[in-house]
Amino acid sequence: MKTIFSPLQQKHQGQFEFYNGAVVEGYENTSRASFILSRIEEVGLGPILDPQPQSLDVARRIHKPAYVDFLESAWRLWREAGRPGTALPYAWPARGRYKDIAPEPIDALLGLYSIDTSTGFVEGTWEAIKASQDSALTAADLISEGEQACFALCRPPGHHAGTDFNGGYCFLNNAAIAAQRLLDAGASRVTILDIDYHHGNGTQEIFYERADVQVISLHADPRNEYPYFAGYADEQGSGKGEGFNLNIPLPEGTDWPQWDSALEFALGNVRQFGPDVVIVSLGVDTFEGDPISRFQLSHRHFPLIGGRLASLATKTLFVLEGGYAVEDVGINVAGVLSGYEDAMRR
Ligand code: OKP
Ligand code: ZN
Repeated sequence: MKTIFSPLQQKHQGQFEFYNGAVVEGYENTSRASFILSRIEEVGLGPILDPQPQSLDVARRIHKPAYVDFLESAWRLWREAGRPGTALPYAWPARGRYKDIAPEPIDALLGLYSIDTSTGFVEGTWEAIKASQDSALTAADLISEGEQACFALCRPPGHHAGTDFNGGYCFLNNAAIAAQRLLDAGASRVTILDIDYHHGNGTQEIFYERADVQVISLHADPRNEYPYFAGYADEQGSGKGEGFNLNIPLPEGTDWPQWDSALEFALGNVRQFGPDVVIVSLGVDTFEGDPISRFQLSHRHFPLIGGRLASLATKTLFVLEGGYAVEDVGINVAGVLSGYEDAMRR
């Protein structure tokens, strides 16, 4: 299996976030990608290739063009305002506001276009965001051109980013952009199966009223876990999209048997939908050692996940999302991917 990754993605580096009331170094850091790359080489998964340069045309259809413009200019505006450090928001649109207003200060824009304080900008952030979506698009094109499976090593990740908001370390929704690209290339239906520990609220929001992209997410119950305000089981899509969004919230401490049976349920729904391509939003923060998560999967379970996914016998695009136990992230991501390859060879 080919891996697509650009070193430019590592330019998003040294950012800070709030955690337990303190400012700490971002959990979503460069060593995550480094550990994944070296493990992929170690297990001989396949070549690691640079993405092809891509335009922002698809991103501007999935997201609001003004939001993409904001991402591109945020750091420059922050610097022009004379600010040091990481560009983070501290004010959001007021509740119950009665008119649309468009304040211009960077502080207003940071709040307007975000849902939390974990998604800061530093000097290289835009280049990394852009390169990360280039990796997703390039991997999608390889699938359209005939590859059975491909891995887009996307960081920053994407599944919390919606049409006009960033959040949860995510800026552009790489998986959503890849899905649109696959449809543009002729796929009639695409499933995004999100197995990250956190609910993919951005992906849900983007496709909520669409029937051509099925969105399924297995995640920690939002009643007690980020993103809190989305990811409930009764969110099933609306309008034409009614019935094409499936949330499977799971309790704190979920272990392999419980997680695996939720996955089997999800896979039954994928089979019913019959997609041309499955995009796996691949987070490995379900790992028992993850510093910000509370599920109980062990190293040995990740190859089994790959095997389950292979049983769909559908073209599969893996797009990286979360996973923060940095040294284990490589083992677990490569575990899923080689578990998939092994099962496909059988
Ligand atoms: C991103 B992904 C407060 C805690 C951080 C954000 C979690 C983002 C997870 N700074 N909460 O889905 O792995
Ligand atoms: Zn996550």
